Amino acid sequence: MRSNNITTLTDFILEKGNNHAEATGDFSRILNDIALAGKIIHREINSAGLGELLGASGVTNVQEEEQQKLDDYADIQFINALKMGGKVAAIASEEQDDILCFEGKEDAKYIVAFDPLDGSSNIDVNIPVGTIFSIFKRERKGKVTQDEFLRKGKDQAAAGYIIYGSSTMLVYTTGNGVNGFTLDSTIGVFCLSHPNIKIPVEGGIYSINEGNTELYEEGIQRYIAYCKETTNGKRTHTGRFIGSLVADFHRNMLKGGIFIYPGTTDKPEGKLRLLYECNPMAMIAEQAYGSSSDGKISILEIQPEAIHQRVPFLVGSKNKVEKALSIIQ
Ligand code: AHM
Ligand code: MG
Repeated sequence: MRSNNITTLTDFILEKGNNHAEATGDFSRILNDIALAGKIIHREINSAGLGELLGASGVTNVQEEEQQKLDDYADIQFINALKMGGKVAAIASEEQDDILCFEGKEDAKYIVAFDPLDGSSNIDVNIPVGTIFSIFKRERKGKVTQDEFLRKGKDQAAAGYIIYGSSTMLVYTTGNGVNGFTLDSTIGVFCLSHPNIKIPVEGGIYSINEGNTELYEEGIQRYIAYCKETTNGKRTHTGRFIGSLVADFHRNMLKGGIFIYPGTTDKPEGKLRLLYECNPMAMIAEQAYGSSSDGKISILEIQPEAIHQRVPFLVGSKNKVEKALSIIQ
């Protein structure tokens, strides 16, 4: 703790590391590398209208989605930061077809999956976007194979996101609560601003793309109808859907509510990816006393079968998720 009462992310990470006798500093280094890449992306995003990084790159990624120039830029920043840091053996990214193994780092202890810039179609219209990451401690040494990434979310060593919004924030958990750090861009430092975040058990916000309503299964349609019910002439819920998972999740985490991206008739598995979107958000939610599900089981219990696998996703306040499941099932 500094005399002016600011706890920086670096102080915080060091302090946590010091509390673990077995800590080698590798893990702290990875978090610092992620924070560094986040600061570089923050800088680009904040001048995106002025530079040449707005708009589509002309490339379609492995998800058959149009890649934005900033998607690619963010991907490179994260890969470089983690490669230079030297504590990661391999990464999986939304923007890369296959995992990427770092040469000479076959014996590094960690692997990281990330979505470098989620919600990037929102960049051109000045709406918040985010980076999402998931860290696993390896169970073996040697060149990483794809199956090392196919572990249940409950085995994650850490998970987090960076939201590039009205301010830039890094939120993460190592399985011991959730803490949020706001970037003071004048000094380029993430400072602890939201210690020990807890999702309200109840909440009045529901976040779902209602443009898809007719494509959802009946249970989801019933839940939407439930959210629209009124009592004594007053609404029971308010609808909020930005179309940027990180921003929708972050708001619901602080205010209480539920986010749902269900399967649709044309895409039964939904849109969001298990490894680097749903798993990290689910870990954060559960560490903040919230809950997550794919409609049947906890997200953290799903056995992944592919690195870019999609799953239906419900996440948020504990009672909201429970109620939604009781209506849907
Ligand atoms: P992306 O990874 O290609 O940016 O897509 C994920 C985003 C999420 O942030 C958001 O929740 C969702 O797509 C919105 O999708 P839709 O436009 O179908 O509602
Ligand atoms: Mg994404």
